[in-house]
Amino acid sequence: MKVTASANANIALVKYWGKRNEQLILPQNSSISMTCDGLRTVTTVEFSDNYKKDTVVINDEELKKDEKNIIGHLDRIRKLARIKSKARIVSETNFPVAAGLASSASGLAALTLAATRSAGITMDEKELTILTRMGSGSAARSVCEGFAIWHRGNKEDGSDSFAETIAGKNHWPEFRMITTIVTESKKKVSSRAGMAQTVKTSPYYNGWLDSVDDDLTKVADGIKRKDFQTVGLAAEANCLKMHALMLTTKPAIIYWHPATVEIIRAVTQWREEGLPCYFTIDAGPNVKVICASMNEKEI
Ligand code: 2P0
Repeated sequence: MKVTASANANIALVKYWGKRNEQLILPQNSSISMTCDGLRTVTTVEFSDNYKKDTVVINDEELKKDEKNIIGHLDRIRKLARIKSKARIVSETNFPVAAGLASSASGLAALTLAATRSAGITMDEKELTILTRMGSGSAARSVCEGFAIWHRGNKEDGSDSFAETIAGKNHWPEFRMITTIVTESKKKVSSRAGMAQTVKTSPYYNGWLDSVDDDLTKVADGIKRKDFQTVGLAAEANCLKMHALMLTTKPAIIYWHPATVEIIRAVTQWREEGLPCYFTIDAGPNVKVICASMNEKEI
């Protein structure tokens, strides 16, 4: 059966940067994100015995380098469904891929949703987030609407490392995330390779692990109370801490461009002048600005 599904990108307010198990994609720490209305991937999957091989087309281009091991993820789904058919996957995003805008999160989530249905598997949301996580960690959060937490979990088999909504999309409708696009070019170091190198080489990694639970508590509590300042300041500090990990990785990973720093400085300046806004940056140069809807236009 040919099935189309869509999923939205998510931007983390408390980041995931490092795995405790690379095969199952189990994280070193829990993370919290917001699923974004504006950044969307729509994916169609068809398993058919007429196909001789798997084909993946993303934004009209056939995928050559399978960096996220999409075929491995399909194999996982085929095994669950006990089928052998090859698949054709056609995926479209409404934003640039691999530029730190969480394209793999929405991509792997949409793929998992469409492929499981196409293969005839039914799963509840928790099981779907676990399966999606094995395709790409942050994608587990894109299965959930609104603000989501992806639990680190403690079990070796990953059965307690799943994502769930902590506040639905109607909980805080004034919350905005403005995406700036500093560059659309593909980043040189993938998140997957970068985070593995950080865990191995950054002398700051234990400091990250020791302080991340405090960030999670602050952000979760701020979301619950709809408190921009608490969420914004904690998200900003957590983002800067993650980039400190990247900078102290050997060899250093520097995702920022000059314009990234210009925007960081502008956001801090505006805040000093009384305009409440906060920034967060993922594994790329593009800055996202967090603000309330009443200040969206001005920012
Ligand atoms: C996040 N990022 O929490 C963090 C912040 C980038 C910076 O999750 O290896 O594509 O597929 O699990 O999920 C990007 O890493 O890596 C990411 P894999 P993923 O959103």
